[in-house]
Amino acid sequence: MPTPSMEDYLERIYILIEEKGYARVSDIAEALQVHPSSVTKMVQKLDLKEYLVYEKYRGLVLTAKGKKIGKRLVYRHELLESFMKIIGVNEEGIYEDVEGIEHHLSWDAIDRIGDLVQYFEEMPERVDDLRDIQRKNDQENDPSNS
Ligand SMILES: [Mn+2]
Repeated sequence: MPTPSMEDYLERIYILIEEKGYARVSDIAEALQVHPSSVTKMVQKLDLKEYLVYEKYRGLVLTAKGKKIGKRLVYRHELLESFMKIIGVNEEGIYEDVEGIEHHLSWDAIDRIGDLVQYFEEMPERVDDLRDIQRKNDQENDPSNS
């Protein structure tokens, strides 16, 4: 199993390759806001673990294993963003929240959250019911109402 930091790299590398067709060390460093030397170190580690193949002058390619995991990690991130949106979390905070929790949930929990997101997407009126509860709770918690 990749560590949280390895997951961040694999997720970012997968997105870069999807979007640009390649992932350079400098692009990864910029996207993750880390020093290029840290990227090189991590890329070598990911190569050792067979998530990718790295050649200093030719760049890197994900292996089948790296692609499969990268795809799942991107899916997980997007799913958790949808989940946060559905449960009514403020949009500005969603990215940070997802970055904070994504590495710490089991795939079982991710699959069940997937079911819940599907449930709400198939019955949008349920989202409205949830919003009613939220409005009620917000009112009750507002000290100016007591
Ligand atoms: Mn992420």
